[in-house]
Amino acid sequence: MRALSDFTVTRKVKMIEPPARRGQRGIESMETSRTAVPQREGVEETVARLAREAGFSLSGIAAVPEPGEGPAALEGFAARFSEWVEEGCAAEMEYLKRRDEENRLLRSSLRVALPWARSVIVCAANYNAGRAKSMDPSSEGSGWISRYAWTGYRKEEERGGLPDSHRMDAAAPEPLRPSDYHTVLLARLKRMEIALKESMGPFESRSYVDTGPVAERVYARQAGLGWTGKNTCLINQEMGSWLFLGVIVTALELPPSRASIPNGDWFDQNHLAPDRCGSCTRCIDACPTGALVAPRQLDARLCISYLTIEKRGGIPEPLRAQIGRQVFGCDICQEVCPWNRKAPRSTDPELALREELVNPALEWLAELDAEGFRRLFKYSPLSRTKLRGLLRNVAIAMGNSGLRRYLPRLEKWAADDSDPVLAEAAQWAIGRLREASEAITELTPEPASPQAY
Ligand code: B12
Ligand code: SF4
Ligand code: SF4
Repeated sequence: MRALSDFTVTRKVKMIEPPARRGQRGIESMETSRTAVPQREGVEETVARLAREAGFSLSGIAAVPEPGEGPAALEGFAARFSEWVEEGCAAEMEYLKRRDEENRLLRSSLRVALPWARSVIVCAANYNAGRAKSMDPSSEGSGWISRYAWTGYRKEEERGGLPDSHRMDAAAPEPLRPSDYHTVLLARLKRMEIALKESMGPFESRSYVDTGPVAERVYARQAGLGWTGKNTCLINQEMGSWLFLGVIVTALELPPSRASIPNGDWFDQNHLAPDRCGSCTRCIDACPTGALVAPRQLDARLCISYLTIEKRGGIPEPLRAQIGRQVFGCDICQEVCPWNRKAPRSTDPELALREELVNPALEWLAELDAEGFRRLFKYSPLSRTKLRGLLRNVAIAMGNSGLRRYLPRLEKWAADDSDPVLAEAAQWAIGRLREASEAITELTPEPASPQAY
């Protein structure tokens, strides 16, 4: 039996700045043979440089151990993940429940899904736009779109080849085009894959952002990028948790890291990032629906992010009031996290801020038709809900707003039988607005009768 420490992984994490330009898209490539193990230092340096050139803020390497021989975190994940799925916490996200012919959950271990996998290169991109929080005071009637979906980019030719300060219309630039982190990160990872193969020879590999059979946060932790917060997010001590993750799974047996002395360039070299949550429970306390059922355990059935993005059909009624004004995703358990207070702002040109998506007016969203939705959200993470899902969420947020001015819009939706889910959500919202105004009337004292004077 080998000691756990034999399986510790290459944990040099490079703190890097994103490049100034949008790079070319990578081409999918997959080789079947495995190469000899490259020089240890060379690999770490090469991966960090390629990640930096591709536009990532952090990168690191984790090993994929033999079953039963890995570090406790990976071994523990397989059991926890199975339990999580069996208890129903994966809700209706069927892709998380996929099994192989031996009935093993594909995502429980990389050795199950991709038996050739030996290491995972984990990269992270900063998406902290540094704007308002959903919990800050906002203008009346505004909804909330999660900041991960605020991203966009500007085409070089739209800048006219000039810096903004030299443009006549610099004060009113064109709105950014939508970008989706899945596409942005995947293109970067594929460029890295190609470059790695150019320098190391052919090896089998796959890049994933979200969609692969990989628990990305678990490998990110193993690669030294941060620790698992009680909100289940990967938190980096310097960068906070507003980080997108992407992975390259490789057949290379990348060597475990040796002890080395930190210098200004390398972050946290010799050990996994320690758990810095301490006795804090802000995320658990702040979650409006109680979805963080215990530290590091999220029940997706209760999570507003799941309910507003992934859930098809109606949202369970008892949870609607707690959804508040969230119309796409939820940022609350990260907003309250002290490690995000000083998180650096993103300067990533492909994940730039689309200002119009911060605190959008519910009326504006409610007016969207298919064409308007396509124009605003094609190639954006928001396309996932489709127009129907977004309007369902807007109806609920209107119901939670306490603003009777939304009644005509809601009545129109409630009477339209072409979308029963929206009609039902609107009916609920009407009831909630009426209840709220009746409660106000009851609390307001009767005007004194004229005879009294
Ligand atoms: C399914 C999914 C969801 C689901 C379920 C989330 C969840 N917490 O499981 C829903 C739709 C709710 C969701 C929401 C969000 N998601 Co999501 N999601 C995923 C996805 C596709 C799979 C996650 C998964 O396998 N969950 C199953 C659970 C069991 O696994 P896990 O959370 O990864 O593993 C945890 C447990 O093992 C636990 N754990 C670890 N050690 C220990 C020890 C003990 C003792 C215990 C009990 C538990 C425990 O912590 C692990 C790490 O979090 C990943 C991408 C990927 N392929 O990994 C993105 C991902 C996790 N999501 C991401 C994001 C950005 C979000 C949102 C912020 C989006 C938003 N603003 O609305 C929210 C955050 C909600 C939250 N607090 O997690 C990022 C997270 C980045 C980060 N810094 O952590 C990821 C990695 C996508 C990406 N490529 O960047 N998501
Ligand atoms: S994303 Fe929102 S609903 Fe989900 S766990 Fe965090 S605070 Fe709770
Ligand atoms: S809010 Fe507190 S407990 Fe939650 S993840 Fe942040 S530091 Fe950890």
